[in-house]
Amino acid sequence: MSSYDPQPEHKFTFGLWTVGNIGRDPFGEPTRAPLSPVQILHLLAEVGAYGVNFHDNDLVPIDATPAERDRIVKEFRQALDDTGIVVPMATTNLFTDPAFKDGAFTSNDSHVRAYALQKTMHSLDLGAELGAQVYVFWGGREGTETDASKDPLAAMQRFRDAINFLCEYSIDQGYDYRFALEPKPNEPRSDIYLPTVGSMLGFIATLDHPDMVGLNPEVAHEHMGGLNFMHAIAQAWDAGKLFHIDLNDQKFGRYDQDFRFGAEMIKQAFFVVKFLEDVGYTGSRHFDAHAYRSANVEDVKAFARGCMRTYLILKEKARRFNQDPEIQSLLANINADDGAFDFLSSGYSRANADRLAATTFERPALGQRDLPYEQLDQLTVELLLGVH
Ligand code: GCO
Ligand code: MN
Ligand code: MN
Repeated sequence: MSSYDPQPEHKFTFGLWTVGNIGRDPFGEPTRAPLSPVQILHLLAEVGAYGVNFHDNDLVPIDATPAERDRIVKEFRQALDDTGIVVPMATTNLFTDPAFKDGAFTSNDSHVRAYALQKTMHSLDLGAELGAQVYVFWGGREGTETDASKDPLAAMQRFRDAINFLCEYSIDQGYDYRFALEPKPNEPRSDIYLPTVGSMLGFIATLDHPDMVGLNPEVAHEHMGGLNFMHAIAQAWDAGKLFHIDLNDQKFGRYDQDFRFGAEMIKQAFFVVKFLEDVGYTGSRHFDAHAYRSANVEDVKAFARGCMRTYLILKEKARRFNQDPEIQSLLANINADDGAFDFLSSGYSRANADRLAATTFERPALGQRDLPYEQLDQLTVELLLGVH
């Protein structure tokens, strides 16, 4: 067994909708036959995944009767037992049905908003029944094409009311959920509210149960906004809000690509993995991606294996980075400190302010400090390319 084989402790998960993607796009019909949820579980077990996540309607069709629902859940639970796959996360589809054409929680129509709440209550029940502990909210249609259509303050208040209501519902039912909000700047709407990790963090502070609510950042979503994903998850982590993560890849400035993790921006992927491993993130590593439309089912397995393998290779690279004598000695020089300003670590005091005010700085010398970042980056690149 190579050290790049996935193990349960790596917490690699996939959505039913990811490996189950049938290769439809806005210009073309499906290229792959649909797999049933049970078939997907067996595929995931075959490639070595730990967990599966789903939208309510990935598992139970939107028009299923209660009896059909129960039969489907029973079969799925049996397949979970047979394969050893677990369900760490669940979510609601609030975007496919035409009812949600103008959003769900932020729709201008109070009937749609109420239906979205009811649908999410049922979906919370379904997720809890199958063991999910993280519940993701991706507001894919919570936005506009024209700002003539919707008041952003009303939309924000509606979204807040919905999350507050559902927090109370979860508590009232005795569920163990943590809610993870997933920002995305656009697609399928022209503009989606709360577009970035930073905006979601600001929003969470306005909720009734901010402790219960965190983030599900996605690589592609921050990249669509031209942002640095590692910086985004660092901010979420710093706030104690990195509840879940969607790993994939994406060129800047393109359509929503959902590529295999590490397929495009390998250096960025490396720093994401390094960050997660360095801080000791223990949540799911969820791959919210899908295979190229050209892939057949064997290639879909290659896609899934590739996501996990690339993560583990980058994890090994991160370990080497942290132990590499040349890299570490450069970092030690870069961060060398004579301790002259240690007194500032106690923060503000009148005495500290007076002492600082009385200090004379050699400003030209400050600008002369050596910063061999070219050497450091080249070593990083060579390490990633396998020649260092
Ligand atoms: C997207 C989103 C979704 C969500 C999913 C889970 O761009 O379509 O990333 O895949 O992650 O709905 O909530
Ligand atoms: Mn996405
Ligand atoms: Mn996602």
